[in-house]
Amino acid sequence: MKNAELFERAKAHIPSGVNSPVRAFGKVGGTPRFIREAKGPYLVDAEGKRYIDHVLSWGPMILGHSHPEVVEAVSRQAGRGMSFGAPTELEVEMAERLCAAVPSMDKVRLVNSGTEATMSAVRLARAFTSRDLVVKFEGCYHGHVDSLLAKAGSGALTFGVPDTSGVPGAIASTTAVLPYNDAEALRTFMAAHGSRVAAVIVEPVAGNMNVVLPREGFLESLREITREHGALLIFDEVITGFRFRYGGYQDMEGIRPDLTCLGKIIGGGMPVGAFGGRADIMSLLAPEGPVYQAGTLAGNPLAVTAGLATLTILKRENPYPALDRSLAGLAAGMEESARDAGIALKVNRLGSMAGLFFSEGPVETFEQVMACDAQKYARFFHLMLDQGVYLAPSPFEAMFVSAAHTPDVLDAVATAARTCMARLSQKA
Ligand code: KE4
Repeated sequence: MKNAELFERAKAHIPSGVNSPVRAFGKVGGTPRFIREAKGPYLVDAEGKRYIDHVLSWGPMILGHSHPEVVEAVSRQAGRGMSFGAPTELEVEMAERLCAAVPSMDKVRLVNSGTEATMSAVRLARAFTSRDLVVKFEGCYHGHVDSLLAKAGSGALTFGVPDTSGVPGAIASTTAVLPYNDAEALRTFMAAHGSRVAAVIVEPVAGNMNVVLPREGFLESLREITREHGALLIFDEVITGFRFRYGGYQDMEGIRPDLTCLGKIIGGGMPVGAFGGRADIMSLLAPEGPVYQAGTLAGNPLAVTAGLATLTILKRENPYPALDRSLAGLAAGMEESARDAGIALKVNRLGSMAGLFFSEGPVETFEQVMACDAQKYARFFHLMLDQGVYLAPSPFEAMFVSAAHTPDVLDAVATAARTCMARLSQKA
């Protein structure tokens, strides 16, 4: 079946034809590609067309698709049983490795998604502090947790309003939404309300307003301000965990959050999330403590096997320096092609994660992200798709490279980008 036919068929029984909104191509238009298989840096769609993949399942596939060692490990485990609803040595091994790699995590609980990780971490923080309020930052996304689907209220309103239908105002109003990269705004807010704040949750490198890097001192300020007011600091490292190094981004900045959320890469493409941190906080979790949190498939052997195999390879091969060089080179090539075509392109990059912004100036705040040319991004997306390069179908999502993006693959992307930038300037 062709992509368009599959999309129509999908819509008959799946809302909007997709199981997660961003996949519907709503931000870029056109027909989503229904992927049949993937190998290394490549996706192959239902029409047999091959694409170089820079979405990589929104982060997890840092080794590339269908890594033989991961596939072999998962296949072997499947034959031993896929889920028992009972503890396994695999989960113990995973917990030991995560706590060794992320020193701020004394203890960790495995769950099935990033959303479950952040939802559980927030509940735990509220219990530990006996406080209700949570602070998040505009442009950061922490999964579809009711209390975190809040947006900044209008000027006068200090507390959040629902960012989606279905969340009661009373829930959204327990969340304050402040500007990312503005420590003074947090300092001012906490001076007035800090005694009621359970936690501040942040993506240490923002990846959901496309990529916005933390300004110098921003994260350190969050650590200092939360400690001053007895609030917990939660790092949502669902994207950044094991993305830049074998561990958390937090240790690149020497910051110890109280709780950390993980996901994506630690599952190697299978549904795994995790939240962990200080033992005194984690000890509140049921059954030893009063905070209930549970999951039928939490830590299930098949998903944990995919995660363990991925972490084994990352630890053994340390692909991080090469990943950094790969995307550095590609980003430089894209910026040069844009310049040559008279197109304003800003690339925010850290290691193997980058954000493409059609903007003249710096992009360090949500406001600056929103001022970028999203239409131009959509045109660039489709021009690149026609060239066989699959970027994020949204101007608010990152691009990634994997260890499978070899120099010849990256050269092909750079060449495609040069062609597309030239066409973009003609279309302008
Ligand atoms: P999941 O529940 O989708 O596994 O994780 C939620 C989540 C939590 N925290 C961060 C920083 C995240 O980026 C995410 C999910 N990321 C998006 C894309 N950036 C997932 C893609 C989608 O929603 O389909």
